[in-house]
Amino acid sequence: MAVPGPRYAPNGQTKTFDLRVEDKVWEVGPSALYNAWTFNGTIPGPTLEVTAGDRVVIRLTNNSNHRASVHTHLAEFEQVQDGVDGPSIAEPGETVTYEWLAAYAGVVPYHDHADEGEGVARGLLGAMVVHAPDEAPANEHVVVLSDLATEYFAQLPGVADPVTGMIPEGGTYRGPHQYMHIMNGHAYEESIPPFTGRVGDLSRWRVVSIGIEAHTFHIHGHRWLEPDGSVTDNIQLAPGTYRTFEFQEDRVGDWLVHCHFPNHAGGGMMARYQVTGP
Ligand SMILES: [Cu+2]
Repeated sequence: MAVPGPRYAPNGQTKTFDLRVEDKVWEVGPSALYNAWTFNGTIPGPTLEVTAGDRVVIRLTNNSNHRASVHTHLAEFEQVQDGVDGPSIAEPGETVTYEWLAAYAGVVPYHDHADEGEGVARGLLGAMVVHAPDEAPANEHVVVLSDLATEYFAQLPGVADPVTGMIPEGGTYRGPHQYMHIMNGHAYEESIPPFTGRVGDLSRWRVVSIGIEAHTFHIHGHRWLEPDGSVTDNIQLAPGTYRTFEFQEDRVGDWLVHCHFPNHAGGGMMARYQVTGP
């Protein structure tokens, strides 16, 4: 297990973010439409970038007709800021303000905890990157691994609409797990925006897993150090866990990046990492 780095004391800086809970139909891929709950209209919500030691203020406005909240990991905060009960739940129409101390560098998920099961399954999730004040400049990649639930899809390729009996046009039927396992809000290589890099980069990856399944994160043709000093090219991430790692980029290619559970890769967790020459 990764050991947290040093604790950073408050640095006197405040970073403020406005998050809005908005329900919308989210296009996971061609003809794959999801009845989503979102932060600011996207799955995942915006990446919150802060520096270790920052006070982080989140103003959450709930524009939906269901309760919602924001909860995060590894940051320090009082229980009334936990997003679980009492005043840290935003009822429909309410705005709630959260205050965290980003005491540890790395990446963590943030997500709804008012109704964690449904909120996370609907898409109320995102990543917070906490930069160490002294970290080396790098080409950073943020990866959010999550899972969707079949019952919340408005439409899936090859699946008849229960009301009209019609098969939607466009898209390709990809089996019983299709579009259920997603990377940065989308499924499959043609829909997940590719990660890009150049030989010579310090390539830093910030990966969070926030859903109902465990995942692995595997990058073809590359390798990096584990916290225990061993070398790997595939890490395991249970729900609610996270990892930052980096390597010196040295391989040109259009590399596959995927979860190694076959039903998750087949279900959409497959993307590309496009590395060009120096
Ligand atoms: Cu997986």
